[in-house]
Amino acid sequence: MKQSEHLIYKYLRSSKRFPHIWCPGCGIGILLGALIRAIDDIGYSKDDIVLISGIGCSGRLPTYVDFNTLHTTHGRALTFATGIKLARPSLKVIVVMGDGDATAIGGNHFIHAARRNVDVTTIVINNQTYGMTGGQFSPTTPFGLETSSSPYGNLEHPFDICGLAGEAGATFVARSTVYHARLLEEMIGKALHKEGFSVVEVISHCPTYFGRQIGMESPVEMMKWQRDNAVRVERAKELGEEELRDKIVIGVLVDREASTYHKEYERLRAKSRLEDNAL
Ligand SMILES: Cc1ncc(C[n+]2csc(CCOP(=O)(O)OP(=O)(O)O)c2C)c(N)n1
Ligand code: SF4
Repeated sequence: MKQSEHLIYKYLRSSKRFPHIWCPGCGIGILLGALIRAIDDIGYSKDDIVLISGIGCSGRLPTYVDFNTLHTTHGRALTFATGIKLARPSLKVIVVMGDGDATAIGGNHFIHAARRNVDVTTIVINNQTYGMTGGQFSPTTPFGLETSSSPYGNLEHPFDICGLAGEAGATFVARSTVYHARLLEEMIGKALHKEGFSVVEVISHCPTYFGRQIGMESPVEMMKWQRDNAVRVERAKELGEEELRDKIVIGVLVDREASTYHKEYERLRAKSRLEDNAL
């Protein structure tokens, strides 16, 4: 049996869930493959993993895999993840969200989970649009773009998701595109190894909505755009601001140490128990 076939049987809930809902050529399936390979490579048991999502095309991902999974409400995946990590610290908690899910309705949860350094690996699939609801602009849609909710052009400037995560306190931040599938797998592996709030931003393509809006209907064309506009972080350090304009910097952007929320919480609980006993 080929390795890919072996992973399909091992990790996918193939019996009832397929065919999946994603459009032909959508980038989310490439991320799913990279995530499964990274998990398999580390050798976690399926029962040790909790995979959580909110709502959106990206939010459907956990329904297809045979881990402990939770499909929650829009923008709230990190609140469920925080609760699970505090209640069962031994579990490996992974969250997958779209750019809207993570930085619009869930933006507050995203920055505070980073600030608290909750030990969760968060994967943000950035397709620069609200895919599931029909191509409305999101916090990562380019300025000026005509979308279904900005017919005269988007008035807002896009977030840099990695910059936001790093500034808010995430201890590991990385970016890849789905074109760079092997790098993506490597970045997810590193994020999973990290204790603390780790974020991997995945630049993905939504040919159905975003592709049409920017005049690129073919997924191949969109992936070539990812290939041609990506710059490795090591190379980016040698380039100026102008040369990096509109480029996608890929690789590890932040890697630092800080104490995690669940360990601080355990310490606090132990201290309060000691003080109660002394009364
Ligand atoms: C509370 C709430 N508000 C709005 C919606 C409608 N809604 C569903 S998915 C979505 C946006 C999806 O965009 P994104 O998170 O970027 O994910 P994608 O579909 O692009 O993967 C919205 C606004 C909802 N389900 N719940
Ligand atoms: S609408 Fe876009 S993001 Fe959603 S499944 Fe289709 S191509 Fe993928």
